[in-house]
Amino acid sequence: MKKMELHWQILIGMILGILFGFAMTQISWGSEFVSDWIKPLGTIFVKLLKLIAIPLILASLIKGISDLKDISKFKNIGIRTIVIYVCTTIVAITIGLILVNIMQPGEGISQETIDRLTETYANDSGVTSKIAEASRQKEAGPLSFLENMVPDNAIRSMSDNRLMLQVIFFTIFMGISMLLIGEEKAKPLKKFFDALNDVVLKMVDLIMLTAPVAVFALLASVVVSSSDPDLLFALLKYAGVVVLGLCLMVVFYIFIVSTYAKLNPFWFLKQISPAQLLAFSTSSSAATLPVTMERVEEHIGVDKEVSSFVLPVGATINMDGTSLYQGVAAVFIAQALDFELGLAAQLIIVLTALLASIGSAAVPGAGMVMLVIVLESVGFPADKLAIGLALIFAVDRPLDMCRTIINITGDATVATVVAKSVGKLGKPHVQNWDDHLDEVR
Ligand code: DAS
Repeated sequence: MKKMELHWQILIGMILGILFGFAMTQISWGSEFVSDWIKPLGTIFVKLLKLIAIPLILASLIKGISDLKDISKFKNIGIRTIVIYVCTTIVAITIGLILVNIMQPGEGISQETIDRLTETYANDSGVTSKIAEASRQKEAGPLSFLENMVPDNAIRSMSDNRLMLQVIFFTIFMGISMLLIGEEKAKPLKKFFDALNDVVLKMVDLIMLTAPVAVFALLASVVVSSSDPDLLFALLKYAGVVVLGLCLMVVFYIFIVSTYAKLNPFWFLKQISPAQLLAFSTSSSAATLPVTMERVEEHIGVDKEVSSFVLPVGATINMDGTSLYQGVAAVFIAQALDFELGLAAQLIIVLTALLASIGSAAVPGAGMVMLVIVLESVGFPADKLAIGLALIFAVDRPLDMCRTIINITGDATVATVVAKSVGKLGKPHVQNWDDHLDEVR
């Protein structure tokens, strides 16, 4: 019997996880059972993916850069990547701001709901810790993200996934130096990283064998931990605006992929769907990165010279879903708390949400931390920040899962576009390329 495709296995695991989670909420000991016996299966899976993210970045970036043979090609790919990332993020924020101003989700929120959300979440550690984290980042000054990018200890930065940008900086620096010393001298090191790259990709395949069970566990634990339904319902309009914006971003991506890269958009989405489903289940671009890379290289046909740079950089600095969410959330909170936001303030939101999404770590809940900086940039009163975050906290986890899908989809799209633009979009290493050609002929 033909083996079920990975994305179907993961999707079935997710659906069963959600159903099992709801069933457990109906039993007195259900939540405890899930957190004691089910949730650890998901946690172990996410830890395994994060475990190999750093070695994969190291190996694939070194291999990708050293395969380029000369610096000018790397400069070419690098400049195109950063420019396209900034453009897609600005499009995302603009879509978010247009939708939230048209649909006005914050106008309908009753004072009673605001009071209940404030009472429930304003002092919740999930809210207060994000405000504290944001003020720490804000005190560090506007160029702190540049400063933080340079590691003073490469080994230490490899030991902490939140320092992924430092690992990328160190690896690019090392890859460029390998190019400069010449192919012969760098050969032993290049052979080592080529082999490390193959080994780590095999580890991704092995970890992915457990994906259906892992996403079952992840979704079951999210369902049992979700907040009280009537507060979720009150925020449905706000969540609807965010999800509508994220869906429009998918339309934007597949328009680019089909018109510029000449790929069948539905084939493209199908090839990256396992990475999207993992992004949804884990809410972490960093944890999903190994799978995003494997899918884009092996199943879309993007050459490693491109994907090895574009995807790790994208996982840390390109978060289109997060930036769209920050635009919508900032205006929603202002609407709900009667804080006037004029056009000038909203243009400031475009800039700060762009910088905030670059500065957001690729981990669950990071987008909400940077939302504080976006709110403060338009003069939102500090004493109302906790109330503002409390308004959106109840639905932040499910929205984080959705926006992380868009974050990695945007990365995969840009990798495909950059590869096409430098002639590095080839045939995928999987057999169904021929089916795809039939579809697009
Ligand atoms: N969960 C983040 C990510 O990994 C995005 C966010 O928090 O907005 O992409």
